[in-house]
Order: sequence, then structure tokens, then C-alpha cells
Amino acid sequence: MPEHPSPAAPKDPARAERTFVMVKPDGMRRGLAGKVLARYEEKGLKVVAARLMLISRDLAEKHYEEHKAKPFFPELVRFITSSPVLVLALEGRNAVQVVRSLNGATKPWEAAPGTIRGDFAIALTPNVVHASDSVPTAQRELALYFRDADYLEYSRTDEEYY
Ligand code: 3AN
Repeated sequence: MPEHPSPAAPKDPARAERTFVMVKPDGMRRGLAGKVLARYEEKGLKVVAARLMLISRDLAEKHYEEHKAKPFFPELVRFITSSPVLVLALEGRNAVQVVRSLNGATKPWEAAPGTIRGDFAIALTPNVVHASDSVPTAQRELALYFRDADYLEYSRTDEEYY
């Protein structure tokens, strides 16, 4: 590994895992996007795609497909479409697991202090962030929000440490 990899340096496959992250409507409306993004960046994950968007009802139903039969499904769809969200593709070593750890438990009252939900959330539906729970889920969710052309290649100056 060269000390200063050039932007054209071949990508290390171990660092190529990608995950999908969303700063939910509550996170955006509370002005937490910057703090949330900083946690992923500081950990060593690279933003490779990003978009501020209002999710359509159709997309929300696809996103939460696995919860379709659950009683809280209508509330999930209503909430996620209620205001713009920031969607991100993050890349790095074990990106899926790293982001889940940084986010903390789904139920914010179970989320450890120091995690995003542990520090910033107290209720269940507005729990600031969503992130893919496995590599196959990440592939499915990334495909819902991003096209190939949305991913941009660059190297971070601190990449030698990750
Ligand atoms: P995560 O977002 O941590 O992957 P999931 O996929 O189990 O959690 O749930 C999706 C979202 O549904 C959660 N982020 C949370 O906002 C909401 N949710 C999960 N369980 C419930 C529940 N029992 N009642 C209301 N909302 C829930």
C-alpha cells in the first residue's frame, strides 16, 4: 500500500463494502444531518453517493416491503414521506456492520450512549437514521435510491489508515 495512494490507485477490495444510510425526516428537521454524517466520516467511511430527496409513497412501500404486514407499516410510510431525507451510500471496511454499530439499537431506549440513537433519539419511528442490516439488504436498498452514475470515485487523504 503506497503511503499516498493516488486517486487512480486500484481499490482495495476489503474496503469496497457499501451500505445504504438515510437521515430520516426527524434527523433533517432537527438539524442533525451534519453531526450524523460526521460520525460516519470520522470512523473512516467514505461518502460515495448522496442525495437530499422527498421519498414518494411508492418508494417508501418498496423500501419497507419487509414490514408490509406489520401494524406500524402505515405509520412508517407516512413518516418517511413526511419531509425530505438525506440518502447516502457509504463505503469502507465492514461498512454495513460499522454503520449499524454507530447507529445503535433500533429502539432508542436500548441504544448505548455514544451511538447516534443513544445520543439523539428517544422515540421509535423517529429514530434519526436508517441503515441496511446486511450486505444483501444494502445491495437492494442502494439500488432503490442510486443509479451507477450516482457513485463517484475519489480517495480520502487518510485512506492509508483504513
Ligand atoms: P432498523 O431501522 O434498525 O433496521 P427495522 O428495519 O426493524 O429497524 O425497522 C424499521 C423501522 O421501523 C425502524 N427504524 C423503526 O423506525 C420502525 N419500527 C420498528 N419496529 C417498530 C414498532 N414495533 N413500532 C413502530 N415502529 C417500529
